[in-house]
Amino acid sequence: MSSAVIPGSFDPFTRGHRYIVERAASAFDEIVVLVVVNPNKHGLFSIDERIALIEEDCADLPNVRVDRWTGLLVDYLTEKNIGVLVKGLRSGVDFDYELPMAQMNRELADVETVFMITDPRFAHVSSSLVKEVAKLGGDASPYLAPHIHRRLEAVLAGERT
Ligand code: COD
Repeated sequence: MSSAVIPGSFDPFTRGHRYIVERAASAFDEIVVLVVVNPNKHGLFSIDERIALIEEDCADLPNVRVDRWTGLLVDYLTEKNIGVLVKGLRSGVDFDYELPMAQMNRELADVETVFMITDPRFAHVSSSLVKEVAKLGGDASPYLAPHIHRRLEAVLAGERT
């Protein structure tokens, strides 16, 4: 069985992330969307909430599951006996950022990184930009599944009060 891990912060999971998960789900037997916990970075959404939002977004993809990990990414893959990472690319900037990590991960644990190019509709979409648009009163709904957009608006409304 071919398996791959798609790691990220997913704070929150966007339509760009979803596009890559969908493509990967049709190329591999099993996909793990892995919420990587950075103990030094406090996100807008808790890890539990990110997982629940992704699970709901990907409920129609039977070969996709969601997990979490703290620590060295390749240790997760070794523990689960998975040899492939999938990363989404929006531009050459993403590639320049990802290339040294891909080389390091291959050196550390012989993990292969597969790059998937995003759809032009999502080439400008990032979690941080989407949060900024919403925080400043713009419409972030085109970039998120409806349930995630609702939660983003609710969390931001809570922050404003
Ligand atoms: N279209 C397609 N792909 C996208 C889009 C989009 N619109 N937006 C984001 N992506 C891709 C990103 O390029 C990335 O590959 C992935 O989706 C996740 O994105 P984010 O923003 O949620 O996550 P990041 O960029 O904060 O990445 C966090 C990681 C955990 C993936 C990264 O830091 C990592 O690999 N860490 C490993 C830690 C480690 O083991 N380090 C040591 C050895 S390298």
